Amino acid sequence: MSDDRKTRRIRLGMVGGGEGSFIGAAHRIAARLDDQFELVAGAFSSTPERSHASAAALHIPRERSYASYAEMAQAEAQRPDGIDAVAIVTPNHLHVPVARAFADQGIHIICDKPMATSLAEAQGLAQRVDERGVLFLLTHTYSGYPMVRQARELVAQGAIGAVRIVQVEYVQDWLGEPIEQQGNKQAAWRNDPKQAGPAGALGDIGTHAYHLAGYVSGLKLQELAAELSTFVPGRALDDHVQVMLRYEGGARGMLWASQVASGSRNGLRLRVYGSTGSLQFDQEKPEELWLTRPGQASQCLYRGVPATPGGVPVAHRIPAGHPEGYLEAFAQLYRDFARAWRGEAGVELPGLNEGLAGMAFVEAVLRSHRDGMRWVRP
Ligand code: SOE
Repeated sequence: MSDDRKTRRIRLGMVGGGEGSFIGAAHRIAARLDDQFELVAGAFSSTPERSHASAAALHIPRERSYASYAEMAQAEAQRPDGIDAVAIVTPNHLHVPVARAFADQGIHIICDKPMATSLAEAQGLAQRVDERGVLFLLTHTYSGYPMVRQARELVAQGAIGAVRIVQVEYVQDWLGEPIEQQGNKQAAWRNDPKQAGPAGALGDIGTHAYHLAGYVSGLKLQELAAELSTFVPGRALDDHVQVMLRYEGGARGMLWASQVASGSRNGLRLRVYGSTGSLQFDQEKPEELWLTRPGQASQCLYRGVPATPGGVPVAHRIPAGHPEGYLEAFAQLYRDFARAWRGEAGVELPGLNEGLAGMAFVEAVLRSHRDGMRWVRP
């Protein structure tokens, strides 16, 4: 590796994430938080005018504001100061074509979830990424929280004994009304099968819940039985899903993801029960992790500095008691990516395997639902 890589910022480009996009802005903040990246190029929207307007608002020079991702991949690959990595924050149907275009040019990839709109498509991309030897980060944001990493470590150390039960829920309410028919762009693409793929809430937030459950518990899914529902009339995709989970080794679990759970904001909650205790994490209170042993008072493990209780080396930017949250968790993934790009060994990123597992989960849920809630293997 050249010294250059050790000392300079990573040149980042972005595809999607123009004006009005929540997730594009979250990626940009996350990339800036630790001073490891600079955003230098982009194709921010599907129409050239909107794309250039977003680029101007982000202070991207006109010559690096592109009308299309294909043009951007080609042009950036030819520049001596071309981008090192691209952040893909488009609707789901573009994740794979965009990632392929940049992988082909040897440009590293940071991609929003879900990885693809089908498992087959995800497998094709995984092969291409492997062949090209580029890094691939799939932004399963919630695994960036210090207390989630702490929970994973505690489970791995046997702090709650053998895991028996995993309960995970991810509930929102912002799709409780048919706002996709009332001009809400974020809702419109998420409920359009051509852009979102065959899964609604299941793909959008169910994949996060599924990843979090596996990340913390360390368990591998063996089979599932699922029911999808669509509560809002006229909606093409599911807005609610309930899944029973059987894990390898005998543990059992349940996953509930809903975007019509009135009064819920971003209610991602995980409970893991082992033979000697349990852990509970609530994303809306991310500085806390609850550990409870039978017959004992619950313990709240609160994020500390420089390491969380148990000494897990996770990133903190500000001293304990100054709350960190969602954007810092997001930034943690960007920081990990930067470490991997600089050649540090042993950095774990949610990537191709997690993306493939997520798509296998989605397809298994769809199959199970279609076949009358039959048990199926992912
Ligand atoms: C909307 O449901 C959304 O922005 C998801 O698309 C994200 O993946 C999740 O992190 C927050 O909610």
